[in-house]
Order: sequence, then structure tokens, then C-alpha cells
Amino acid sequence: TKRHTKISVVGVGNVGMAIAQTILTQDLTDELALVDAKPEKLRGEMLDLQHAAAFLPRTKIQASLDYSITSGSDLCIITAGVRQNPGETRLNLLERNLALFRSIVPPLVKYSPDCILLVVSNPVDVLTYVAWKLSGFPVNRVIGSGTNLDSSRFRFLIADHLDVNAQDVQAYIVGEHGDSSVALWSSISVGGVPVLSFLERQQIAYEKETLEKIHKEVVESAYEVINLKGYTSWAIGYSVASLARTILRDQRRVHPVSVLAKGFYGIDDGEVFLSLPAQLGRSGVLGVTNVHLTNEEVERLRDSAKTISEVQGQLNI
Ligand code: PYR
Repeated sequence: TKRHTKISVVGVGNVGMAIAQTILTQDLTDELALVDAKPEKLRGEMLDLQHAAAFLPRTKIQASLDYSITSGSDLCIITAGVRQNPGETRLNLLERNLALFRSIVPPLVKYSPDCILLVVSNPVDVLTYVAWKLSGFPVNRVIGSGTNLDSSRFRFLIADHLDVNAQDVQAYIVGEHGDSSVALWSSISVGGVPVLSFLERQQIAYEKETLEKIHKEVVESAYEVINLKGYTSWAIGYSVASLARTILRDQRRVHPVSVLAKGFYGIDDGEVFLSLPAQLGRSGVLGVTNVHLTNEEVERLRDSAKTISEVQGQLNI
């Protein structure tokens, strides 16, 4: 028989609701609990989702200001927090969201001591570290959504450039979910063919500038969407639902997500979390996949770790 599953989502803003709605349509859980600090918005979102019951797989949807509603969750997803205003970097948000996490993580842990914590709020890498510290959880049970989203933007842009299906493009962005992220060109394959051979076979000219431009476009993606519509939501919704599926169904798939990076690729900047290709399953992070990086990529990754470490060093936690 199928195991009963429960997911809690903290924060019912645009990101939390995109995640909730994707999780529901993809039939990923038996129960969904929503928590937020704004009672009217929270009840409104709960009712609006419940009213779709006739069109959805059966999921029990509840919402409350009180964290007891999250009791016994397998997966707790934190999306609450202030978000970037146009032009603001993710790291700018830290102070405000740190204070908020002090009120979110302890009650989640109290009611679901065995859950996996999945942090989505920005700056996601530093807040994943914060959630790990505040939770007292073993490190395999605290994950940041990290560059799973950047990597899907990357795959979309490469697919668009080569006129192939994004699902056939294997490619990773690692490091900070933010301005210092690192594109692993050496990791890209198209339909299982390394990208350089693919270009050669299709007689597409290899232009380093084009590839650099694609990475730049990934880094600017969130800024562009925020400028245009005020926030990002749909892609992060699908990105987090893909993580929820891998975790709850114990699929052991590899996703670039924010994990404790200490010791990998010579990173020695204390307890820094950043995205690396990690294998996920029912117990959380099963291991970090040792993808081959070029020397330049390793150097960029270490710089990204340094950026996060400097921010983390100023934290009082
Ligand atoms: C993103 O869409 O990448 C954000 O972090 C806002």
C-alpha cells in the first residue's frame, strides 16, 4: 500500500501558492497544510484551492495561523519572507528574513521532528544554513531549492538555442542561487551527447560568447521577470514540485540543490550551503554527485562559496 504523505507550505504568497497548486495538480501528497501570518489571505487561498476539489486528485487541504496544523509532515516547504523589489539582490533580504525564520523553523521542528525542511525563501543558500542551525536537524534533512530553478532556465535557453527539447538537455548551474552562480559547460549534454560533439555533429559553430551570453541571461532571468511582472512564481512552483516528487517518492534523482558544501571541490569556507548536484530521496540528501568540473569551474565555485561565506560571517545566529 502507498504510504500516507503530508506536505506543509509556509507562506501563501505567489511562490507558496504556485508550489501548492503544482503539488496538487501533480498528485504528490495526501495532505497539504498551509501556514501564513495573514488570516484573510490564508483562508481565501485555502478555500479557493478546496473549491477545485472536483477537478483534482483527492488531497486534504487545511490552513491555519497555528503551526499545530503542520503536525506530522513529511516535507515542510518554507517560502515565507520579503521578496526582491526591482533591482534588489537576493542577499539584500537577509536581515528581514532571518528574523522571520526564528519564528518559523522552531514550530515546524516541534510538530514534525522527522520532516525534511525545504527552504525556498531568499537568499536561499544562507537561509538554508539558518534553517539547519535553528532546526538542529542532521544535515541531510535540510535542503535549499537553490539552483534547481537556474538549471531549468539554463536548460530552456540551451534548448531554445539548439532547437531541441529542454527535457533532453542535461545541464547544471551550481553555486549561489544568485549573481555568483556557476554554469557547468563541461556537464552539458544533449540527448546523451556531450554538447561540444553535438554542436560539431549538427555543424553548429561553437561560440564561447554565445554560451557566456546564455549564462548571463540565466543570472538576469529573475531580475527580468521581477521587472516585468513583480515577482517570479510559475517556474519556481514546478521546480519545487519536482524536488517534492523526488523526495516523497524516493526517486533518488539528481538535482542541483543547496546542501552543506564543505569539503567538496576544495571548498573550505566553514559551513557554507550552496548548490551542487545532489541525489535526493525519502531521507533527504543521499549524497553529492561528483560531477567533473574544469579548473575554471572549480575556481568560480570557490568564489561563489566565498561570497556566501562573507554574508554568513556577518550573521548573528
Ligand atoms: C528567482 O526567480 O530566481 C528568484 O530567486 C526570485
